[in-house]
Amino acid sequence: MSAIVLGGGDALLIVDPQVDFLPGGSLGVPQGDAVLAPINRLIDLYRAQALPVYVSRDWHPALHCSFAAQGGPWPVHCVAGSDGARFAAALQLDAAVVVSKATTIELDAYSAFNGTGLADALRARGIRRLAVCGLATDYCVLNTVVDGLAAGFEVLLVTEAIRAVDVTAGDGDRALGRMLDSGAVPVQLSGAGLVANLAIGAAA
Ligand code: VGL
Ligand code: ZN
Repeated sequence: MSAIVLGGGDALLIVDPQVDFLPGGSLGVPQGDAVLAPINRLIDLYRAQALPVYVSRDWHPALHCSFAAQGGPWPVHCVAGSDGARFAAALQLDAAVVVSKATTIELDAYSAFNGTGLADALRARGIRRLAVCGLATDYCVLNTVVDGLAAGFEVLLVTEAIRAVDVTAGDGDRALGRMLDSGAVPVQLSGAGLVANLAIGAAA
């Protein structure tokens, strides 16, 4: 069995698990709510070993450049302080470190590393490896994983705890391929821990 042994230097990074990205939200990801149960299991797993949990959030001003009225590609979503910007109520995020991104009108940031100081904050805590999960596979998860690898972190991608917007059919699959090509290691929950996702590893 290819179990992943967690220890010092590991952290969990949950990407944008926000109400607007869940079904019914203004930018709802199909089956986005399917990530919530595995993410809670991941939080339990990391917390049980006193390992840090980070959670990023889209935290846009009301006239953000990514919104359609400003010429951007998206409907209004995740406006700072709004109900849609809240974290999914089902998640146990009490002790998580919150990373807000794309907080100014003129900057969009799909990556949790873009303009947030996250890489330095992680290094300052001795973190070398991240397990990444959340929404959406083809935007913020993709860019966070690629940036995290480029910044020198190892990335475990929890494949059952991500879902894609799929504006164009296949976007999520292509994003997964890019993340694996960039060096992310696909993993899944198993019993009390994480194991390599051999189904995906074999196909890659
Ligand atoms: C996201 C579209 C626009 C994401 C954020 O979190 O993946 N997608 N803003
Ligand atoms: Zn956004």
